[in-house]
Amino acid sequence: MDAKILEASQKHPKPDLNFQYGTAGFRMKANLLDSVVFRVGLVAALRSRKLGGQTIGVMITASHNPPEDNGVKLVDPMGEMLEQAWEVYSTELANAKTEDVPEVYHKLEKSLKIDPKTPARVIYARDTRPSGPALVRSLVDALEAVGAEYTDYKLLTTPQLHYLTRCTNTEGTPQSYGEVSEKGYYKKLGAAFARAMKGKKARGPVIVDCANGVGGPKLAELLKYLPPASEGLEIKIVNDDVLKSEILNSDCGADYVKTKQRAPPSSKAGPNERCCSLDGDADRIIYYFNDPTHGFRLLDGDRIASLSASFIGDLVREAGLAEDLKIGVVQTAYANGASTKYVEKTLKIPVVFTPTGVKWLHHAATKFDVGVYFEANGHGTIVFSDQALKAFNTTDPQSPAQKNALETLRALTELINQTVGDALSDMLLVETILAHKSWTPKEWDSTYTDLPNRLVRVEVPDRSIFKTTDAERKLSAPEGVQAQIDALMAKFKDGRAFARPSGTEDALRVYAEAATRSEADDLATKVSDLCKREGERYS
Ligand code: G16
Repeated sequence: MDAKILEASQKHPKPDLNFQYGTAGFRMKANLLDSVVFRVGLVAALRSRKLGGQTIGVMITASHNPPEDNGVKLVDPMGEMLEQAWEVYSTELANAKTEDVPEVYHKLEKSLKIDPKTPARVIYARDTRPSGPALVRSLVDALEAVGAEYTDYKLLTTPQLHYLTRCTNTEGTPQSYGEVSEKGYYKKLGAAFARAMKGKKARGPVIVDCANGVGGPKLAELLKYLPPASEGLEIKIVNDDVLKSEILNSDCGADYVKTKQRAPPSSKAGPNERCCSLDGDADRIIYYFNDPTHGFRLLDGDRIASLSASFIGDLVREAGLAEDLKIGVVQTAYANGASTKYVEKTLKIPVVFTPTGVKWLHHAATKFDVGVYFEANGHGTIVFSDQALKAFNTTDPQSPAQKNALETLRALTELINQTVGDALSDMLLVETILAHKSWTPKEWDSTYTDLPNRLVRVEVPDRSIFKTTDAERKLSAPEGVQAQIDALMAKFKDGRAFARPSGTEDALRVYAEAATRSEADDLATKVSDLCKREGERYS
């Protein structure tokens, strides 16, 4: 096998760079990724063998990043993000010299006590980026060099690959997550949506901006499995051109809307029309609308979290299960302070904080029976414990209201993609809730008032000198910078700000919120200027 790995590795030589498994796998300019994807293929095979031949997923995508970027991430058997210790092994293999790859591979095999005779099984897919097919070939070279079995699912959204990974590993067991096919995904969501809606009709259509990414064609496919528009929900698809690769995530999509706090310039939505935007691989979703009095209104991940937690909390109470099941919300430092206050004080649901990255939030959410997790950027989902699923399925209803609540809860557990944040599934969830409440986006928006906030991207010579602590809410390095941020925050009413290095882009991110728009902008500028200065001073 050594000779095979070496020969294959030489076809994918490593450039003189240091690679790091970041917030969501390896991500960078696509032309630098060839050796990384090859080595990730080796890791996928090792991971599968280590887990007795369970299937591992590999997704080739750079999600919200520009079209010239690409990335690769690994999916564990139940559809979760790769176990953290393995991020370290992946980084080690990614940084090995080209000729040392067989040695590092075998070192890992030995230290992790992996039997090379165990079968290795991998499934993979990619988004619509033009660099995808060549990177798939690098991956396949690795899988063939180490004798792994593989299935190419071609173009998929990231959450679809997570779904398929879990379905593959649970097929034929009592935990079966669904039919192992892309069609199975649509069928599952379509049937669950019809059950969850219970004949309710949405108030007006929803306009979906697909960021000109893979979400466009996949949503078009999903529509075929949903009840007809006249009976439930009319979905209007925009920005679904996947043939012009340069327009992916460009002036549209969830990241654009969230960071710029405005609708895509191409939007033709009228006043109060419900809009949402997906990102390039359809794992994030952001809602918004144009209020005739207040202008653009953003309904971000925090809003989706509070809407879902409140709705599910009510259903759990109606089902008579409030005493038995613990509901919680997981947020990151980016959550608007007003949303945290609303969830804790008004909804009376506990909130816990983790660093950025769905892998952290997901893990924290599994500590609850109903764990609602969303990053403010619209990346999130809801996970249900075995106890919750059992309670929804076995409780004997004593009244029609209780029966109704239990039925809706059961439908929601099927509608929600519990493996990872999924824009298509999250959209159907939001639409279900709004239809049940008979709410327009205006009513949803009026549940609480966001503190004005600003997110700034700051370029520094070396972002790795910035180190964080306290769920990324504070800087521990460079020394003294946090004290200066604290002093700046103290000058603003309700002022809160933090800086952290991005794990998907070569930049620092600065977030600031305060009582008024001008104060939030001012605080964001001051903290950004400070970080830029300090970043230049220490490099
Ligand atoms: C990825 C992660 C998200 C994270 C985002 C930004 O999203 O999956 O959890 O919030 O990157 O991360 P950072 O601030 O470290 O750059 P996506 O949609 O790009 O995969």
